[in-house]
Amino acid sequence: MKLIIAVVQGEDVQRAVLALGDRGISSTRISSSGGFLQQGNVTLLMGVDESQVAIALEVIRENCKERSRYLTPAPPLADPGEMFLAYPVEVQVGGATVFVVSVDSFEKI
Ligand code: 2BA
Repeated sequence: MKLIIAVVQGEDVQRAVLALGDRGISSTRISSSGGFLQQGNVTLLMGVDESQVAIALEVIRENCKERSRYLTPAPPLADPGEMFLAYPVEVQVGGATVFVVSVDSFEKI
């Protein structure tokens, strides 16, 4: 058995979870936020048979889109009287960041 951990954007979660369910893959959503952008995202946990890993990755790929996000840099420490104009910086956020890990044991007690 494998545990798939997928960090996805909030906009894609509903569609991805429904599509996973259609393929018989259960998932758990955890609200999370990215360390870099400090914006909300969602971490999906999916426990699957090895034979389902490729299907799960395909469904995630089909339903999670790459998007641009804008980050406004924090102002540096400036001397009094100096002005800092913060311009938003464009960052590409991938469709999903996915980890696949082996599961030693799986039990529902
Ligand atoms: P964030 O950490 O908020 O990162 C959002 C996007 O900002 C990243 O998209 C990447 O394009 C950019 N970025 C991140 N760190 C950067 C840096 N030090 N310098 C420049 N740009 C940077 P993705 O790579 O698609 O990641 C989307 C989200 O997936 C991340 O949100 C984070 O929540 C998660 N993630 C990505 N890589 C991870 C990893 N190795 N371990 C755990 N979570 C990860």
